[in-house]
Amino acid sequence: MADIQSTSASSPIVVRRRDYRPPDWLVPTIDLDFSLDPARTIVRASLSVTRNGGHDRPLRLDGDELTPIEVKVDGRALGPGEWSIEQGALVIPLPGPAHQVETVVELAPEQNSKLMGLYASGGLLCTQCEAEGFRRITFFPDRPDILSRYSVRLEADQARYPILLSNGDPTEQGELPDGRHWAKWIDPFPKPCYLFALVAGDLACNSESFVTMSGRAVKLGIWVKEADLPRTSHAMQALKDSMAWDERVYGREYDLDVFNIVAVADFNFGAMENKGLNIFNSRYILADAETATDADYDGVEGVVAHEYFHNWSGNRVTCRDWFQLSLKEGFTVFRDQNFSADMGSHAVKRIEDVRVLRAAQFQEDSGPLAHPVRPESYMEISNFYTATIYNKGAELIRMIALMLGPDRFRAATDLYFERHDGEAATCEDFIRAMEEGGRIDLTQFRRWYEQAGTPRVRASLTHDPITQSVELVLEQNTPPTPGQPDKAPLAMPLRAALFDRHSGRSSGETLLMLTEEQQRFTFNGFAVAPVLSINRGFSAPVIVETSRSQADLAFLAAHDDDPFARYEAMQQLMVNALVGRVAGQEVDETAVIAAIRDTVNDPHLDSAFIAEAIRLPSEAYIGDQMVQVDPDDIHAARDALQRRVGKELEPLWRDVHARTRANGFSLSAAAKGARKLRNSALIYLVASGAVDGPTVAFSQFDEADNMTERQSALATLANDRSDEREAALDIFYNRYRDDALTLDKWFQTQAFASHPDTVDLVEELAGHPDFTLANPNRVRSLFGAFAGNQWAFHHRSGKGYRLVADCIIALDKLNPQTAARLVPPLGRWRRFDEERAALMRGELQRILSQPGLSKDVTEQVSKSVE
Ligand code: 0A1
Ligand code: ZN
Repeated sequence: MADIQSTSASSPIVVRRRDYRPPDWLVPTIDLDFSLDPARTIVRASLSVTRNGGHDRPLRLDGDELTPIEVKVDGRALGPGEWSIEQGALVIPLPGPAHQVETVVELAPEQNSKLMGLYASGGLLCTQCEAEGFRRITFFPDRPDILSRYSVRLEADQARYPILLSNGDPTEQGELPDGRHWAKWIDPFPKPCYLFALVAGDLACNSESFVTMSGRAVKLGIWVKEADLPRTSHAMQALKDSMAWDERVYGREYDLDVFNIVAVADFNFGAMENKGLNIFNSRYILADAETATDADYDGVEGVVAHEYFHNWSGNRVTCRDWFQLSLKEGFTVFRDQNFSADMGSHAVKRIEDVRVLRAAQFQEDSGPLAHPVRPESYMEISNFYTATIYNKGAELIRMIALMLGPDRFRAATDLYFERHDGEAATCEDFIRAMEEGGRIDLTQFRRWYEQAGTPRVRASLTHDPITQSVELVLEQNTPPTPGQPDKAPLAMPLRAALFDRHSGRSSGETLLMLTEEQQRFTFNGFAVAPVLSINRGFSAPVIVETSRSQADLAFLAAHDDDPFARYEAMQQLMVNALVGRVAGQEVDETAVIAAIRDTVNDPHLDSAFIAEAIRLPSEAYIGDQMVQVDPDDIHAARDALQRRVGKELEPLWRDVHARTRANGFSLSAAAKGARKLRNSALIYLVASGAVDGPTVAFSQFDEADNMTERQSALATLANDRSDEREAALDIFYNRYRDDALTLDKWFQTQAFASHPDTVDLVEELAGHPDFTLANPNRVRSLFGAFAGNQWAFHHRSGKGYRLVADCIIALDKLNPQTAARLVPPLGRWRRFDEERAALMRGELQRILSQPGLSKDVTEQVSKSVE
């Protein structure tokens, strides 16, 4: 029998978009039979295969760490020499146009620490197949353009695994001798293998029903450990709301008789849209007032919606190859963002989404890992589940939707879904449907899919009092990114308005289409120079540079009728003050303080918006505005401004903090807004240095009937040395030590604290008995949060870099995917001073020199180190 060659090769192979070829063999049907056991699972697969086109190439079935126990073709067992193993794949020469191929393999799910393929998590057996996990379960052409009908038989010990779930609809079940039982599931919709899933375990079900727009009743089930059942109601409501929303907004109806969701504790990402059987990281299902913050509740709602929406954007219409990943992810993020906006506040949701885009995607786009929304090559596809594919991808759809308007956009998405239903499509297919269904030419717009980097748009306004006109000059330029030195101009829709500085009114909004490198727009009827409001609603994912004065920004912060633009003006006011402080310049901060005061006191604004608008930009965001990031100076500047705002408006913060105190817990928009504002007030009150600051924070911590207020009080206390800090951390730990998701918050709060000793504390916490590398949520809570804590991570000593590198090295042996996701913060060394840059690169080189490094980490580190 042939030897298995490792697929996590030491010289990783680059996959290129241009090398796409249609599959040599198709697999119209697959029958799977699992005899489940954590130590020894037997998987029997029977594939009908058909030759695709005229060629004589053998059948090649991908495999990763699989050994065939048996290989049969058309019922006949093959002998050694009739098949071979090449780079993990099973290669079988076949004579005819169609054959039946059977294989048997053995798996040990309890040994699978990568959490890809079939693995064990907290007594359950579950699967994760996207992107290339199915090849760890059975030999199969593991590519998304092979669509097959699945029939699955599951067999397991009945006491240990009373519930057996897979995709599609359940058909039969029965009992067997020796305490075993079985169940059969058939999925009538052909699907790519990355959407396959199974779950076996002792699970309880929150079960409800949804009647679709055509009157079909769908059985909904959310499966969790019995004790977690009370924490599933928010997810259930989110699911029903999503189903109704997709019908109403996109005309898309659910297509199976059952829709199941399972929550698992160990999961590499957020959740997975397997057909009819979504599998979730439990943090995006479980929520109750005692343990979930408002942000957690929103996370549950958004991710449940995201996975549900994939049923059409991803499952019914899937991706031809992984270079098209944004076809499903960008579109689905766009859909879940709009759903969440409809469920809550459009303004606040847009602010949050842009904050995420800037923090994650703009950073990615300006560093060594920058890549286009439709990449040209990869070594390991798992590394491409990025903010660029997801969030920038969503922004591209948002621009198309804006250019088309709601009716034409709906006509275009209808065309897309109808035309490509049951197909594996490309980004180009999507754009063509937008063009035809929306009656628009997107020739130039296509560049957004090809070109990496965040465009910069310089906007300058000149006023001519004689002609009473203003001229707006817009200039765009996209900086070079790895492999793309020269950029062509992009087509971008910029929503703009001009405000009369006396009346405070705008002349109405216009949509400017910037397509050239430089373009001029003239507006008439302005006796006095107006104030420019541009990229309203963040209509294009670009960095706008204007030379608006602090006074103009303060004006917009008070008068702009676009809430996002108003928020943006506040942020820019603050950024100017902070960057000025870091540079040692005298910047008038009174405008900032006045704007914050006026925003808080504006009776027309809701609390959630106020809380967003008055929040100081993060240290990381301030760093992004500078040529070279100085973490210490940035921290000092932000701290000082926060203290000043705290001090000068102290009575206001006391008042806001007192009047936002609620009687009883509610998830209404008003109650959530009040909590958000209350937390901002607490931050400023404590920052003011008032002697009772820690006491007020501690009382909030102690008295809160919800996690939002409790955790934010804890986070505020965690930033300073005080007895209250230690007391609160101890109380929190003892109260939640047995609840993994809540204990994650305890790790995360400390790792994210703006405290001079954070780096030492993180080292200590890495040795805490409750810390484990086996659980991705726990790793992210400690090391993910820490690497995002600019001041602490970039500690001059380089200790922060060493800690994260040590974690990457250790984790790579267990779970390369999760390890690779910790690399990007170290890769940003070009943005820092020489000493820090050298220390960061040194750690990257140390990682790279480790023997047996995974393809995942190798790709990220080798791209980052140069
Ligand atoms: N398609 C999922 C993302 C996802 C990708 C890979 C995973 O495996 C490790 C898991 C989930 C989504 O967009 O939600
Ligand atoms: Zn997705």
